Amino acid sequence: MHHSQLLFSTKLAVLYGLGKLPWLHPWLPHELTGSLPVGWNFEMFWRAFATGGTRIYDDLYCEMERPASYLPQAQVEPELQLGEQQIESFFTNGYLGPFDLLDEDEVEGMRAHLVDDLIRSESPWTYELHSGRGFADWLLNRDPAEIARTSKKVVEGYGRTINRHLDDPPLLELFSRPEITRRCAQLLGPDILLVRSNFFEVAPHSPGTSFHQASTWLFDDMRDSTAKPANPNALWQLTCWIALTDANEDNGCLVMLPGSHDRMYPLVIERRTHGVDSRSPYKQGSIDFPFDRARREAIPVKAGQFLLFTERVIHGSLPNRTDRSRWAVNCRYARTDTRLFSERTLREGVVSTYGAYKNVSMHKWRAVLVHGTDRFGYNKLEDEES
Ligand SMILES: O=C(O)CCC(=O)C(=O)O
Repeated sequence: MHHSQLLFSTKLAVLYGLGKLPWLHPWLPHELTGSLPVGWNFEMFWRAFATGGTRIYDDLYCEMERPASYLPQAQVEPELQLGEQQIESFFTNGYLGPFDLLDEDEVEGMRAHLVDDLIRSESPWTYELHSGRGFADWLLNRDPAEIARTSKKVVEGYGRTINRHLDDPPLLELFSRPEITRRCAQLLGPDILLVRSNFFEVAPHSPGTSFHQASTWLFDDMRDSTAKPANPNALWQLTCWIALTDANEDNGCLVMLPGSHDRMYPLVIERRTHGVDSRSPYKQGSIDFPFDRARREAIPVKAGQFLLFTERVIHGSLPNRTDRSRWAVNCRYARTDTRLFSERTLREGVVSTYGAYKNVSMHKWRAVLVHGTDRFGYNKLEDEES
């Protein structure tokens, strides 16, 4: 092992050990407690430690548990019912669909509303770029100057595209449609919160979205999870991805790696020299997954159709070789027994050295109950006062 890797492993062992001693934290300097990987589980520590930091999980390590049966988890009207084979296929592959949702006029209206109006309008979500080296940069061996440059582009659109269902009733209505929520209920269970949404453009003649997977998102600065599900190994989250333009193999349809949701895979991090590797951790091949042996499933869909998938399945999109943008909107649902965002994050905002932004305003964030009842009360709901 190279000496820089040895140094990494030694430092990580100290930080991980201190993270497991919460009673000590009030006596430690603030900068140190802010760098402890408090949310990591042992597999995350061990993989990073044993490889000298060349394999790092950027999300909580978990393995997908299959349900005891493939019977639907909720009773719904017959036309929206999933068969046992469909449910088994979802748990085998990690995704299901496409399903019809919007007709031609509706989808064009929604695309025009989102792309021509909403994205250009004032957003309630503000944020600032974060520069400087944080815990995530140390873990991923990133060059802060390079990250600041590339992240500027990424986060410029962030505020205008994230969670707009909380200030745009048509978008909220879209994500509350029974065609989506009833199907989610059969996979997740009847009690469901809408917790996040986003728009996705694959611009003309640009590469598609790089392959990625996510689970509980240690996304602030890779120290602790944003979401705390009752059982991280079970299915607790679903993504609904709605095509706003036709999406095909020419213009950037989604690509799934069936079965890759069986567990989280670490990122491959270059750490051999004194220099830094400024590759984006999202570049294809930077996940330690046997891509060359894996089946890739490109999934062409018509505008107005949607796919359901777990964020844990490795997915991305093909390049757009056409002259028109490919647009989609997605949202994420979670079971009501999931805790999302700490009180402190909601109050003080997100600082993400991983994404290189800070002071993301979160005080307006709410979960929205879109199916069933919330018997837990873990999260602020849309109709509650702040
Ligand atoms: O639309 C895309 O290109 C990527 C979508 C995606 O990654 C997601 O919905 O999680």
